Amino acid sequence: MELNASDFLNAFANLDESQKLMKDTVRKFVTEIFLPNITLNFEQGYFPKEFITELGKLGLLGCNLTGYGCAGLDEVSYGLIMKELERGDSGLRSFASVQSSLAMYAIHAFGSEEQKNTFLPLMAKGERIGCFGLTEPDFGSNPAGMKTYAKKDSGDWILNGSKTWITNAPIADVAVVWAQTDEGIRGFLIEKGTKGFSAPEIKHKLSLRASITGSLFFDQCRIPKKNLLENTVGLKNALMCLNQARFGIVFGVLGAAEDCLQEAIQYTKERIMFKRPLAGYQLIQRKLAIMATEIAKGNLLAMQLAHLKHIKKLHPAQISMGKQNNVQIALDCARTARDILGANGISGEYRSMRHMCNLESVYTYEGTNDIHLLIVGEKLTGLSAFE
Ligand code: TGC
Ligand code: FAD
Repeated sequence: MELNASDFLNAFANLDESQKLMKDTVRKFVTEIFLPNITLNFEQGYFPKEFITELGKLGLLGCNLTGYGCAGLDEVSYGLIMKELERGDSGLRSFASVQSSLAMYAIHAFGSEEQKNTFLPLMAKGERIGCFGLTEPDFGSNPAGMKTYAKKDSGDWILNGSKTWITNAPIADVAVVWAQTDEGIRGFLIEKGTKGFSAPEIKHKLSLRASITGSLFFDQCRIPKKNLLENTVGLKNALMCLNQARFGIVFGVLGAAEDCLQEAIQYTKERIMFKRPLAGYQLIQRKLAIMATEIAKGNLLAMQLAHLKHIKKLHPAQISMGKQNNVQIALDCARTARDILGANGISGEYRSMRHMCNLESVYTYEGTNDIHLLIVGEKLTGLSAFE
């Protein structure tokens, strides 16, 4: 029986034909179209926007939403798509996560029919880009404290404040923005070109260089009533969007981890040191075996979360366990692979260090590693570490 290094416990052995087809299609796109330029794009800090409509044509944007031009795929297919995109680069998966799980999901879950019809079909095609503004300069892990404020004004809303570290912000046509109001935290759709709204790029990132990140500034922005996400009342709605994106990350980072493992296996078979391939040394085999074991466990964890999501029994704390564990093991795999490649490991000619740098962001965004441990800790003890 053949064993697969990237799926040692056969977590993905029983995919159905449509799931396999989706996985293979995305892998082909990533390998043939996206990867040839990734080294240069990463070095130059360039997000390849030209692929956005390609993602739309493949049906990857908002793919697990139903109606409004979305593909309505199952949770495993959605996870596999994220995994294949992140095998390419976490920046590519980040774009898809934000577009699909944060911006489109927010409109799909909390928007009016008019908002859904206006935004979702074009966003599914990649013809309109979304971003999601929750984090503020002084409120990252604790978004409940946000200062951005929307005040009612003769039927409209006047928005003031700022958001920072927002993926896709500089290229977004519509920003889903969370703001305090007299009625609690609510979501708004802020369209590009709104007077008083700007979205400058954040430069000098050493991670996710092939992804675009920016701030959002609101100076007396008049937001029409029709741009309020009517069904939002409280931070809970923003956190529901995060559940979707965090679930995607649980699968996504496995793609990066697998790519590092594959690179390390291939390299050590070819690299001769002390007259033998590195792959033959016990210390190297131990490192490879630990990577394969952690990836195999991560795969099972991801598939179990997909099953629970499918039967609508997935608790947010279970997603936290998955996000925390799988990002940690992916980062550990990338660091180990980088080490195994020696000096070559620090070169952009290889993939592991790019993945490692990217995963430092993934470790922090969508709730830091420690925040997710504290969410699980609260469920274990009944005591909140946040109060
Ligand atoms: P807390 O009092 O615990 O909860 C407030 C209300 O929300 C409910 N709730 C949730 N509901 C759905 N899903 C979840 N995951 C939920 N977590 C909590 C809760 O039941 C409560 O409901 P109710 O009815 O009683 O009002 O809230 P808290 O203020 O104590 O905060 C809890 C904490 C720390 C866990 C939360 O603030 C948190 O998750 N912080 C991390 C922030 C974060 O993840 N930010 C991400 C920004 S977006 C991003 O990073 C995108 S990266 C994109 C990319 O490029 O891929
Ligand atoms: P802080 O909250 O200041 O945390 C700093 C450190 O303190 C961390 O180690 C944290 O774990 C620890 N810490 C915090 N609170 C506690 C506590 N109670 N107990 C113990 N330790 C604690 N946000 C968006 O809204 N939309 C986006 O699209 C988006 N994209 C991003 C893209 C990138 C590349 C990055 C890097 C971030 C992005 N973010 C986005 C922001 C991201 O969600 C935040 O960075 C994250 O939530 C952490 O907030 P912070 O950076 O303010 O860190």
